[in-house]
Amino acid sequence: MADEKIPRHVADRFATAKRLAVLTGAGVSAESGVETFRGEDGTWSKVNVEDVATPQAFERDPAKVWQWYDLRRDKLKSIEPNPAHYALAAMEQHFPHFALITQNIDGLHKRAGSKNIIELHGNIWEVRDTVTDEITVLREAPLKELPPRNDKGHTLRPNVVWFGEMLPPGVMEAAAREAENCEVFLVVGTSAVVQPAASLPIIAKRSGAMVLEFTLHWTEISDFVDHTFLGKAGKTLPPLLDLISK
Ligand code: BV8
Repeated sequence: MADEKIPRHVADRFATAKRLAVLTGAGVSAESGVETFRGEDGTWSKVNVEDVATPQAFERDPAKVWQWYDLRRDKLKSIEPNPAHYALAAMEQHFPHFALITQNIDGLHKRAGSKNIIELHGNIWEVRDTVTDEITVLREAPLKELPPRNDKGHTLRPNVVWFGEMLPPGVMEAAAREAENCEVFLVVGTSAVVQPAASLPIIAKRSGAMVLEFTLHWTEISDFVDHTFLGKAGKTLPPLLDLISK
């Protein structure tokens, strides 16, 4: 089912909930100008995953992987959060318990004011020493040297999770706990194909939560969720705030 109006039973459940969890994907940043991954004009139609988003790619040609991340970082420098990010940050102020789980690495939720954030796939502004695993923030973009090295001469990698890599220890467990314990689970701007993130709406539904989807196109989970709001999240999310700001 999909429409822009908020059905009565959805509005009532959302307005009276105490515990909310949200899973976001690239679609929540689309209106900020960040490219999504799948779909007709998505990243993966232009760039080969195997060349830029796997540990083997980095092993083979770290400079080529860093060219892709350096370009994304440089674009992100002039990108701002959009009404969808701000609506989620405003919701967090209302609910006694609110967790924002994101697949995105762009850091826009934090810039919009969200506090309780679980970054499943890391953060594009963090780098990891490939020898010591030390994580630091590196804001410089574009970088002078690709791949960048630290003062020990160690090569630095983006502190993100590539395909074929495990998520950071404890991160998925924390996200699954939020999905298990929430009353309402929002899924915003994700095609719900990447695992293990895509299992979170299933965990929420199985644990009795009402699952609401906000997406531009039908996804793998649209038949499964309680309600799908088809449209741009910058338009479909803010009306939820009217239900709780009374
Ligand atoms: C792992 C970081 C253990 C890097 C990313 C089980 C089954 C099948 C496959 C697997 C499985 N377990 C593991 C795999 C393999 C793989 C995987 O899931 N492959 C998929 C493609 C089948 N998973 C992994 O490798 C994971 N590791 O599980 O470790 C293991 C290891 C080896 C073997 C087995 C197990 C690690 C996955 C993390 C990969 N890293 N990103 C970077 O970003 O540079 S994933 C990448 O995809 C991004 O993080 C992105 O967020 C994520 C998901 O994409 P979406 O966010 O959903 O974006 P997409 O473009 O697809 O969709 C956009 C949506 O928004 C659409 O619905 C669109 O309609 C909507 N939209 C657009 N505009 C708007 C909008 N909605 C609202 N408003 C708008 N304006």
